Amino acid sequence: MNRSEAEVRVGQLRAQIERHDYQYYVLDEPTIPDAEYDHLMRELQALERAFPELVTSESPTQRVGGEPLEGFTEVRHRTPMLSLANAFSAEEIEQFHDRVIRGLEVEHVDYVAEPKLDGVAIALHYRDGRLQQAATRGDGNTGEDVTSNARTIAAIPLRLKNGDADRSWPARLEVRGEVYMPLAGFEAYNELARREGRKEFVNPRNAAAGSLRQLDPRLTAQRPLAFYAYALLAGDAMPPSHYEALRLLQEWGLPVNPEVRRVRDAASCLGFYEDMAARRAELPYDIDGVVFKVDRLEQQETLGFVSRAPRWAIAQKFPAQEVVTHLLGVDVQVGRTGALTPVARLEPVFVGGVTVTNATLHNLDEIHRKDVRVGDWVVVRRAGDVIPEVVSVVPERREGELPEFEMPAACPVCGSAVERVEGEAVFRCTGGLFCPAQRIRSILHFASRKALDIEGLGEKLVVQLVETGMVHSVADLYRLERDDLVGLERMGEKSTDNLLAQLERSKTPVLDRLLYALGIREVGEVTATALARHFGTLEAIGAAGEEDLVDVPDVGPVVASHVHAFFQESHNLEILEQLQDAGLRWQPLEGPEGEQPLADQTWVLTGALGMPRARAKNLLEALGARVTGSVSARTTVVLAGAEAGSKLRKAEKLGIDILDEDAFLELLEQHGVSL
Ligand code: 9MJ
Repeated sequence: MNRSEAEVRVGQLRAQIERHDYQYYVLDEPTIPDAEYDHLMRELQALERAFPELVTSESPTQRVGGEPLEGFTEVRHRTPMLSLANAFSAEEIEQFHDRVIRGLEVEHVDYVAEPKLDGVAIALHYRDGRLQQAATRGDGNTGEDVTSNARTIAAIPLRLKNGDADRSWPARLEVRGEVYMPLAGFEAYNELARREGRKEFVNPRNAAAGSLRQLDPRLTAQRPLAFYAYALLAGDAMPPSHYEALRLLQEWGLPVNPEVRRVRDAASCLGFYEDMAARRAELPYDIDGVVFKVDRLEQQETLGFVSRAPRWAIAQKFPAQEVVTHLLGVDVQVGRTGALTPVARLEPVFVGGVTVTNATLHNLDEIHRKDVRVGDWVVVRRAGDVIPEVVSVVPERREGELPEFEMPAACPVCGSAVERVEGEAVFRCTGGLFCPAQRIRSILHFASRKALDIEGLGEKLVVQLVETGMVHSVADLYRLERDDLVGLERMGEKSTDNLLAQLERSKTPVLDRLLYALGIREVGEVTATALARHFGTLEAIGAAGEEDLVDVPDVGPVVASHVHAFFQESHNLEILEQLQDAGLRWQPLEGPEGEQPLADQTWVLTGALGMPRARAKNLLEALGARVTGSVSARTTVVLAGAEAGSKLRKAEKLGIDILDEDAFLELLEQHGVSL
């Protein structure tokens, strides 16, 4: 066969294989036996070996997985990936429907009812019909680039089908859905793992998450992952309803769950729930409930959002699983704000796919109401990803007299007095930041993912830092030196350097994250963003009176008093000053014109920069840019430091803008970023 004949045949084979993939994954109606499919694939592989220049990245042979990565790059979601509000009863669904009806001022509403898969949410970006990027949900705003791994999942098309002529795809679109591991694949994988003495997966959800987050795509390629799409984001090209959007996705070759139905009003939603609950055990995948979404997009827009969840959708979860176990003891944990939480220590018990050894007992009132005593047999409930809780005791199994549980009068960690605020259920340690537990918790909160996101600053390390007196407050973190850290338990040279780089990177947080990180009582992420947006600067928030603070949406008198009190406390002001002395500079929430000036730009960093690369990346992302690892035609700018090599040459060849570090610093200054 000569080259041009091979080219024709390669084209035919790819089209055939794609058609069979579509039959199999989207329509669930394979038309040829597996052996014949394998035969087509082998013929294609042989031709590609003979004529390597015919290989393209979209070829079905390329799903075997590329080179391992060193780490995942962060991806900022242009449109945040939402979470769903949960309902656990028919009544809550009726209440949801009532709110929708009232909000829309209509009598009936169409919903799309979908099974709720228990997997990993993913966003797929298609450009000109080709899979360009895949990202995990992460915290909803920023996820991880898992493109190489997603490419190995056969149910995710590398190229979209055209669909009907007048309903073809737009040049850019985003598809969201769930990557999951079908039960058959999960069991087969574990069977093999057992035989080979490797570790088994606890449940299909963990299996999907673990497989998708492999740094070596060749490993992901061997895992039996599948995918169902449940959302389309396509700007002006959106059809008027969610249901039609799902139909379009299917036409374009994306698998949509065949159980999806359009239903009307609450009664039909509940019918769908009952039907799925009855058939749950027969389904080839795990589901943990169902989802209802208002069908018309116009109506979705009218309803809008509450914090991070849409008002137009709700998940109805299947009842939690419950088991009985022995209550061995009750530990009292001290939280960031000094609140004491009783935690049940349990005889280990397997429930809902995981082994549970601890469960929350909420607070003393709850313990007394349920009459839970150490030594009792208790019912433990675990619902989805919610923290397990002790629901009740089994009174007939109590043996003899057991003492009632009481909260300690002194903090179990620092010995300070414990007080109970009038009218509140909570007991608090009065030690404040004198209490190591509170200090440890506030430092962990400061470093947590939704706050300053300092990777590598885990609980074991923070405990050591606080207990050895190396760190008293979050400001001390920035005074840590290499020699202090190397030699601590579990701190090698590499983890020390990583941590120092992470700390450096964390010095330019966006204002709302910093505000959240400070751990002001009652100031969660949403309130922190609202405050940052309203006041613009930390100084303005600090200077605001309670009467100014209540003007902010979401801020009531209680929050206002906590915020005000925080900035009156001299100890807190000292810490803020120390943070500034350490080089921490918050960034405005958005660019000067209320927009992100580098949105739509893709940057690549290469060579040695004067500032840590992670910090440059952070700054660019704060201005809206995407930062990726490799230069391609899609790259907007390459920032080239000293001794830049192949990436710089590639950028020159492709005619991409190249900036040196001085020009970069100038650009930052133009956009109001202070260093
Ligand atoms: C799952 N997990 O199956 C959504 N989901 O929609 C379905 N999740 C969702 N929809 C908006 N079917 C946010 C999450």
